Amino acid sequence: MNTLAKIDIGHSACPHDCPSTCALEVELPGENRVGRIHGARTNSYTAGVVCAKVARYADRLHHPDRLLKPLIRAGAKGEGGWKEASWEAALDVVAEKFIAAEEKYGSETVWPYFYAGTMGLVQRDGIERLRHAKRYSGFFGSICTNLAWTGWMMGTGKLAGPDPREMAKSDCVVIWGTNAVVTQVNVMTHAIRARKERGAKIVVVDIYENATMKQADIGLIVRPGTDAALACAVMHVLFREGMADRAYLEKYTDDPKGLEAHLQTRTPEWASAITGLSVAEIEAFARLVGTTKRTFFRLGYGFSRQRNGPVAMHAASCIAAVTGAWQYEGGGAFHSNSGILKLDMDLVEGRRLRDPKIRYLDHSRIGPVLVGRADALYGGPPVTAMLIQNTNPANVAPEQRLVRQGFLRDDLFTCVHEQFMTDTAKLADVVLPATMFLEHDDIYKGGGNQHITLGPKLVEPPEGPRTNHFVIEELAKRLGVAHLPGFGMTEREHIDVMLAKKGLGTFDTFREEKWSDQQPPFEEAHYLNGFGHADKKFHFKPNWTGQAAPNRPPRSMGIFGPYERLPEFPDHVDLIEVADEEHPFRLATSPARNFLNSTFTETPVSQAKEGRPQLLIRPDDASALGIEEGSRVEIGNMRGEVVLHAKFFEGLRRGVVIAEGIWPNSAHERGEGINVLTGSDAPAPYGGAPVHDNKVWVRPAR
Ligand SMILES: Nc1nc2c(c(=O)[nH]1)N[C@H]1C(S)=C(S)[C@@H](COP(=O)(O)OP(=O)(O)OC[C@H]3O[C@@H](n4cnc5c(=O)[nH]c(N)nc54)[C@H](O)[C@@H]3O)O[C@H]1N2
Ligand SMILES: Nc1nc2c(c(=O)[nH]1)N[C@H]1C(S)=C(S)[C@@H](COP(=O)(O)OP(=O)(O)OC[C@H]3O[C@@H](n4cnc5c(=O)[nH]c(N)nc54)[C@H](O)[C@@H]3O)O[C@H]1N2
Ligand code: SF4
Ligand SMILES: [Mo]
Repeated sequence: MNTLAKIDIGHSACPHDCPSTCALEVELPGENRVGRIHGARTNSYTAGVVCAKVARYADRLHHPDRLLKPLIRAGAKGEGGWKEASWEAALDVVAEKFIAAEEKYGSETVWPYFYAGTMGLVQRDGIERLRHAKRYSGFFGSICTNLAWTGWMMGTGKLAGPDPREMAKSDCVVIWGTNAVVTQVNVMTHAIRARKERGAKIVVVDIYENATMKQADIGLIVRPGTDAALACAVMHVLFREGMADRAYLEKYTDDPKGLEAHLQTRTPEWASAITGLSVAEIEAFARLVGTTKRTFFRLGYGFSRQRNGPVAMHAASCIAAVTGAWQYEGGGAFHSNSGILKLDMDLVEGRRLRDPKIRYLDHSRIGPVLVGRADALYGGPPVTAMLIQNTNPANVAPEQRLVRQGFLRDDLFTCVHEQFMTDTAKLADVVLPATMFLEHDDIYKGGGNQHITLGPKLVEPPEGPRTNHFVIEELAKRLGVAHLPGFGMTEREHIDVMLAKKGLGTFDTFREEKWSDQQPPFEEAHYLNGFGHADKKFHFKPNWTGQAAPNRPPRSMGIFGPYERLPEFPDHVDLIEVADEEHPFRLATSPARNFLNSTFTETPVSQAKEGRPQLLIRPDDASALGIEEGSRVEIGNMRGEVVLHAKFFEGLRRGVVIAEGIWPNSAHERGEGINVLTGSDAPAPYGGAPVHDNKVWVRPAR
């Protein structure tokens, strides 16, 4: 190879569903090939670092198994027989089926279903335009952020917080319920800088000794679903030992006296029995954050994926209000910046076309929806036609047995637009091949940082795959809505509109700038002018059912779950799947480093690095059950059972097991994946997917 030849570099953004939304530098060796991908060095959040799986994106983009031709099912559903078709013919079939379904049951029988396989605002959200234009069933997108955002909004009233780059200026970084090394590596860049430059301590709160905890100075391993108890005891110690900032509390919070009185009985001893931590560990953690003003609480999604997750998130965010850490540079709590990164989505989503009478269906409850449960259908017709883009529900959605049973219905027509033959595509009637991010234009924003970043088309796609935008536009023509506002525009024209409304120029000028830093001023980000609620206070007393959160279900869906059990003040509530005699273990399905949800399960390096589906189990728990290292184990509950291989792991509480990663269903014996075990009941008060909150039995597999 001629190493002297200059390789072109293209600029882009990582499109994946990851809080980091890295700014990318892409090697372009020519002939529509992609080389190594690097983090943009001049982007102050990305700071030159990307995860290994995206660095080797070429393996995915140039993968021999990419879908290249539209396919129409030949044979029974899920059997794997396909006929190749032209784009024209395949799109005609989809349109005919949608029209026929609508004639039989009305427009709400069609359910466009999508998620964040790409986070690009044009390619991801354009499907909403078709939905609204056609009055198809609404989509309440609850699977990922809902439990976390609900809890966060209760305290601060706004989905924003201190600049995440300020972590580098902290004296203590608390990484709570996020496996940042694995899921958003850039958090570590800034946290480690604080340690190197300031001697900051890094604390990790998780349920197992994951890759992030291995890098921490202090690791706190709590039992799943008990974080609120830890937070309460920490605050108890802060009040008891004079480390609460009373002047701050008086000025900025709703009811500090009420909180202090409530916490009287939430002692470290009380929390020790619930969390499994020792009293000494809890007190030491409280004293560290109580005496370190610049403590930055980086609160992740993971610990909210429990049925009491919103309570846990709210409780953790309260600690920064008791210490007054919000006042200091490098201090406060941060979860997401989604509330500062607003772009006008009116046209691309066709929001003005929305009919408020149309029902919404819950993303996470696709299983109950597809098997026709009345409560999941909200009084409307059965779902008999679907268009699916950017998501793989037959693998990632809870209560898989219902999902699969639903997709196999003969009276359901499913079109899946995909890059690979995923578990969902396998169950479709029509499969359309999709482009990848470097092959189309889009614009991105990332909740974990503060940038809006452009991702222009850098290479031509192979012959065959088309963009999400193309599919939506072509279906609109065939379904008679292409004349409506928002249709008939190119990707670039949509991006021009979004940028112009924000005063950020045009696609072409923004291409030069690459990204825009949207970080609000210090006073605003640190809530020094008041919090996001009408009374400007931080709320220790959440209004669980009255919050105007961005993720709140539409009013027509009501409030979910046993919301009357949500506590008045931060507290431990047993709204989780408590282990019982029949199900003595608690299972979490934590992320795998080399996969991103079900994405990258197709690339050989990721597969090789992950090995096979495994169950992390303590050797003492295993030997009590007669389970040997590396042996086949069956885990199960009232929803089903799955076989994995045991991997002995000491860094866990007794009675807790972890299955890392969402492996393809076919990677498991019997062809059923880990989500067979997760529940599709909607947690209180605004729903979500409690994928780390499962009671299970464990036994040697027969
Ligand atoms: N490599 C990789 N990166 C990813 C993903 C991936 O699958 N793999 N997924 C992407 C997506 S879609 C998202 S939303 C983000 C999510 O990223 P995170 O915010 O990191 O959330 P999770 O990945 O759900 O889980 C993080 C950690 O929470 C822990 N956890 C589970 N239950 C509890 C609990 O009750 N208490 C505490 N303290 N901890 C608990 C898990 O063990 C895990 O270590 O990551 C994104 N990035
Ligand atoms: N057990 C368990 N289940 C979970 C989780 C967990 O931690 N444990 N995490 C949950 C979370 S946080 C989330 S966000 C969900 C995520 O679940 P999904 O939304 O299904 O995300 P992925 O599995 O990454 O699948 C995205 C799909 O989109 C496709 N895709 C990517 N870009 C494009 C594009 O431009 N066009 C088209 N047409 N397709 C594209 C990819 O090929 C991929 O198959 O899973 C949830 N499920
Ligand atoms: S860390 Fe997240 S945003 Fe950055 S390259 Fe990896 S997946 Fe993409
Ligand atoms: Mo997610």
